[in-house]
Amino acid sequence: IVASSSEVEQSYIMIKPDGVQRGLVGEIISRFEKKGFVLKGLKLFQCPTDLSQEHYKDLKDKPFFPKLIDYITSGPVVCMAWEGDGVVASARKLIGATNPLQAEPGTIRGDLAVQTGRNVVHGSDSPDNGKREIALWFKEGELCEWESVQTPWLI
Ligand code: RTP
Repeated sequence: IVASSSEVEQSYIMIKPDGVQRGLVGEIISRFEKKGFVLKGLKLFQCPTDLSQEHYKDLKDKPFFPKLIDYITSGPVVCMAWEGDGVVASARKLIGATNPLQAEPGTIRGDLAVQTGRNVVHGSDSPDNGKREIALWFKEGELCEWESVQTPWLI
């Protein structure tokens, strides 16, 4: 029996507007591809204010919330759904600490960013949030159900 994609762990990964403006899209996608996760959804998207507020609703009482909303809506983002065993925690490791100055070299933020308010990429913090965020950012029909030929070599 082949597991349907809803049973396999998925993470919502988003290249933030600074990553797009700085020409880091290819570099960031490569890190997840090379690791061996499978891309199930991908789009360049201008995020409306209400969607950014819903996405970051747990942070709505933080003093930096208005700046965060301005940042995320300041230009197009790249929305991605990545799938694989342990993808949520692994993606957080690949991304590195929230403050790029504390992120280890070798991580995306450790290699490519300096400021917390310009930290180039987002990754879901739990499998449940992965599902919630993918449902929030992608419409039905925007995700592809496909089997990577690499899979037998990776698991
Ligand atoms: P993300 O959700 O973007 O992957 O980031 P995270 O889990 O590493 O960090 P979180 O605490 O959820 O914060 C979300 C985003 O808000 C911005 N932020 N600014 N003190 C500040 O100015 C501040 N703190 C957080 C960052 O863009 C952070 O990624």
